[in-house]
Amino acid sequence: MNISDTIAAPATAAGVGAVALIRVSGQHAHACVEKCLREKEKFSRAPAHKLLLYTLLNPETNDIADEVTAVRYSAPHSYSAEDMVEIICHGGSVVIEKIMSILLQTGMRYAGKGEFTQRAFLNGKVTAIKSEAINDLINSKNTIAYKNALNNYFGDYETLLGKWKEALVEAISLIESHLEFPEADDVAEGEVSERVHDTIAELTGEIEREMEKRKKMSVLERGVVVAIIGNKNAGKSSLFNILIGGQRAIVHEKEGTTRDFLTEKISIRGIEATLVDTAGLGSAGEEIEEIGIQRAWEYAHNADIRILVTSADREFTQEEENIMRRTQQEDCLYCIVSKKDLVKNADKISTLKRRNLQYTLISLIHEEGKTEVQGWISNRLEAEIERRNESSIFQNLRHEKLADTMLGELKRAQEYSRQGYEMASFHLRNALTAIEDLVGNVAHEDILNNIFSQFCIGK
Ligand SMILES: Nc1nc2c(ncn2[C@@H]2O[C@H](COP(=O)(O)OP(=O)(O)OP(=O)(O)O)[C@@H](O)[C@H]2O)c(=O)[nH]1
Ligand SMILES: [Mg+2]
Repeated sequence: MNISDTIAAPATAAGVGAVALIRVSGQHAHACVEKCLREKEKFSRAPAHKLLLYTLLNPETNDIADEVTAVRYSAPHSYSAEDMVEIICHGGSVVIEKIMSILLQTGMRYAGKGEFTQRAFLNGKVTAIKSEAINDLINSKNTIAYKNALNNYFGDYETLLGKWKEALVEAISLIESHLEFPEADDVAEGEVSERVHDTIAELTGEIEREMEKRKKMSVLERGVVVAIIGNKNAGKSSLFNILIGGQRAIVHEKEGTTRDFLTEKISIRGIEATLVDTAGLGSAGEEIEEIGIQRAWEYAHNADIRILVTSADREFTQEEENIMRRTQQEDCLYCIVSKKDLVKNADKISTLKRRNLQYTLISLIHEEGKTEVQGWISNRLEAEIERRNESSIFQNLRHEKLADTMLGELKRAQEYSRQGYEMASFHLRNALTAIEDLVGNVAHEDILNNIFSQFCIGK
């Protein structure tokens, strides 16, 4: 990718809209756009950052393409830190295509994915973390991802990373001055190794804590899994259909109707969750049924939130006992006692009460309980958010890998902290490089390309 080219691309999403924005960046941005405007002098004399009205035309045929507003930015005071023009035209794919083809005729080329931000990065205007935060902000699927991206965008990570860097630099200097001038050094040998050892231990603890937060967060980013589990014929599929508001799962009086699991996305208060209907637990008649039941058990054990459907006309089964015992402590199990219209099983209710489990007694054929169950799910989702609502400076796979590198290097440095100072210093320097790479001293082109290829065109 040649970064001395002048580039252009629509920055707004494709489709019909009131207006669209086209960005132009590079050393010939001003001259190229000027060629395509009828009011050339007005444009060249317009103060930077001032939005004015122009007629955009094809410079070869003088055919009018659109009436637009445009704003000129001079380097380095622009998004990419290069000379830039932003053209606001009427929205709609034909208008945009027409203007883009006119601009490309003047000698610029179509921008690659994330190329405007990549240039901003190469010109030192944004760090790698901030570039990623811009992309995360655009793509955030829920309020948590959004909040995290915003924190990194505004540089909340800087304080912590600055502190880590400072600690590393101090440890390295301590070791190196001791190695070079052992006599002149007024810090005793034992004290050097003690201080280096403590610094590494503290740093390791802090990085591990950040990684821990990242793990909690990533569960929410991929969406919480809410599984409906229970014995055959309990009413799981009936509840699933009620919650999604449609007839997605087959409901039938025959036992073992649902053989595989079914998933459907639900969104409650801005949080995306995946609702899963599972096969009924119990003994299997044949191999395929057995596989379905195994999958159901996986959900029973691993889902973030579990809803156990149990029929009022039957006593608790072994499987239900198993599930209740396992999840009782975790407060993420909700029991739906179905078929209230058939029988009121007072024993079952008192058992649930005695065990301090949350439950509701409903009739699924009368479509009861939807608001109640939804209310419980959304409370649980909010509790999950509350529990995981700590933003981490590590936001993606690239960050996680660098954190692993830091931890590995610190571990090795620690092994040498009491003897073999040269090696300790070497590994501490590697850890320092990893921190610098995290912010954006990214020297490798493939890493850079990897970051920006995740962007959309025009960003
Ligand atoms: N009377 C009554 N019937 C219900 C109730 N809930 C479910 N049923 C009936 O019970 C039968 C089984 O319901 P499903 O929703 O298919 O049960 P399931 O748990 O998905 O069953 P499997 O997929 O076989 O494990 C159907 O005939 C439903 O109409 C209820 O609250 N009252
Ligand atoms: Mg079913």
